[in-house]
Amino acid sequence: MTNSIREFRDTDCFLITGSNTAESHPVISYEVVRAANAGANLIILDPRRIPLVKHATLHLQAKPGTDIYILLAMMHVIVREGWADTAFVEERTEGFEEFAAMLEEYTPEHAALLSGVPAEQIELAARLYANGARAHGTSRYDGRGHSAILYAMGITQRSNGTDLVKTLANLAMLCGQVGKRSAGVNPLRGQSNVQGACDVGCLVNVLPGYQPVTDEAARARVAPKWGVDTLPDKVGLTVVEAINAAAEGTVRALYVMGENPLLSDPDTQHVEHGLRTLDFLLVQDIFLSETAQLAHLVLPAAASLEKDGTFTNTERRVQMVRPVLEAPGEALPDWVITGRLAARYDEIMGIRRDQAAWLYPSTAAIMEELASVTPIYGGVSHARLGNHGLQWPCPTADHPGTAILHVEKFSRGRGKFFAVRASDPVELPDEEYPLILTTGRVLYHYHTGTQTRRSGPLSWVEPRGYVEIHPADAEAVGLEDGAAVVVESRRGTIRTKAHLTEDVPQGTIFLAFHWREAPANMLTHTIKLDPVAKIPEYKVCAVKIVNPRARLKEKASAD
Ligand SMILES: Nc1nc2c(c(=O)[nH]1)N[C@H]1C(S)=C(S)[C@@H](COP(=O)(O)OP(=O)(O)OC[C@H]3O[C@@H](n4cnc5c(=O)[nH]c(N)nc54)[C@H](O)[C@@H]3O)O[C@H]1N2
Ligand SMILES: Nc1nc2c(c(=O)[nH]1)N[C@H]1C(S)=C(S)[C@@H](COP(=O)(O)OP(=O)(O)OC[C@H]3O[C@@H](n4cnc5c(=O)[nH]c(N)nc54)[C@H](O)[C@@H]3O)O[C@H]1N2
Ligand SMILES: [Mo]
Repeated sequence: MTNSIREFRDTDCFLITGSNTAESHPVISYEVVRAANAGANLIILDPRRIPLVKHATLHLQAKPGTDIYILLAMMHVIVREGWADTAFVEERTEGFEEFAAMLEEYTPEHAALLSGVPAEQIELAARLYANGARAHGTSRYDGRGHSAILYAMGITQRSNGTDLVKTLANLAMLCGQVGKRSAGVNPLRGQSNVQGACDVGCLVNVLPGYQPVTDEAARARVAPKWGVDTLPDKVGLTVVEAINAAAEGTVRALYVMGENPLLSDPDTQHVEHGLRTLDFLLVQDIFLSETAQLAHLVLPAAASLEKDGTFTNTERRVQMVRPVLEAPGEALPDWVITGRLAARYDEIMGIRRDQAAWLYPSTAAIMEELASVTPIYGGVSHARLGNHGLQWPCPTADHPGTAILHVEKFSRGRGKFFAVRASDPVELPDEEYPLILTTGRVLYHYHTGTQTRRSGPLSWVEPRGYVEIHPADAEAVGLEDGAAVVVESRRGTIRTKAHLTEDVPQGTIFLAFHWREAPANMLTHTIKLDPVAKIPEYKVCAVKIVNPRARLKEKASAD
């Protein structure tokens, strides 16, 4: 996030897109609702009528995959009407000319045709966002009001996710809505510590602190601190790529730590084939997950409540976690397991290093090493974190941390407008598979359910899976609310319960991926990944729904 959670209570206008904030980020949603109650405008661009829509001024209910046309059209209107922040554009950015020329063809009328959202609504959204307009009440800020963009997986889990993120950045820069309080571009990150994992180098292309592995100078800086002569300069495989390589036999062993790809990766049958083709599958988990059940070896890990360390949250805040329970049986913290493995099998792992260096005395010592190789964490230490943590960039021991990014200048100097054009999802509905399936989450469950489906109270509220279907689509196949339904895509078939609701638009169905008995990823695909981030298009694929009773009847009469 460019900004911090507490600032949202003073935001004048929100644009929330591809984020089911109330169910996925309830604490942040609380700040949004508080601001909306005090008079902030709330614009939601989302194909589903999500719970937060109750508080919205404007719901742009675009068909899945068409949001990019709306965002481009909003910027078309902003430039045309002179609502852009020209001073900001001139002083702080570059590439505007080419970008503005590209916008010309993306009219609101064109966007309306493709998305189903009326052109007037797109124009209104453009005006409210650009000017930071409030619905009522007075702004805390002088001049133009402050607008914040919040987004999550509805934007990124797409074959053009990177384009969409750049488009949101363009919109914020165009209106000067970045580098100031209560504004900015704010990706709401998912797992409690996904931000921290990325920060410290758990990505295939970077060393800690986002230093590219291909950068020779960066490798030369880090290698001696890690006590090795050289570091590999090759970009590794992302999750989906690794599974593909496993299926092809080029990856022969996989060490899966804290993931359940059998349920969470796209195209389950393909994933299962990939995992079963491996010579060796090692799973390190706190439960015997579906993936662990396929493993040759399972190592039991301690859960978050049973260990200490840090989590870095979505506002870049590094925070201490402390154990409140004893780990059961032989379970150990992940860092201990990995360290011991590395020390013992360094030859196999291909990393020759003083063995003692792997056996860290504490997580505080790990943080010390991290701070020494990660410029944005340079001033972070356990001793400094206390009860409130520190927000990176925090380069030195006396630096107070950073609440807002890009205040005087962008990290690269001038902010760059990328002339990003619209593109469509790779698998669109056709005669055979006439509906769009979009997948995601519900409030009461977490991902593949290894944790939340073990909880009685959560399962009383949401005991089993269901698919949300618009009544008109259900009627077309003679389905009633609560009836069994079969959902088919080109990859596979699931059977679950039909939940009829107008919260999804006609032509679109929604299924959460929590349910092992009706796994959404049986249906999703890996046809095309986002070319930069390599994220699969979890949010759009083509499916059909079948009424199993009607099918039985047909069969009976045929017999
Ligand atoms: N209760 C709960 N909370 C969670 C999680 C959980 O499993 N359960 N998981 C955590 C994790 S790891 C993550 S990443 C976050 C995810 O948080 P979210 O991204 O908010 O979760 P999703 O359910 O994937 O919702 C994405 C939103 O995108 C919308 N959408 C679908 N298609 C499109 C489209 O084409 N365009 C646009 N603009 N929007 C679209 C959906 O309707 C939905 O509102 O949640 C975190 N919080
Ligand atoms: N169709 C569809 N698929 C999706 C998504 C979607 O929206 N739609 N969303 C995607 C997103 S954003 C995400 S983040 C992924 C999530 O996908 P996963 O990360 O695979 O899902 P989880 O169920 O969270 O699996 C985490 C595993 O870690 C274990 N675990 C928990 N704590 C610890 C620990 O401290 N140590 C160890 N070693 N293990 C632990 C849990 O028991 C569980 O087995 O799913 C992705 N898949
Ligand atoms: Mo996530």
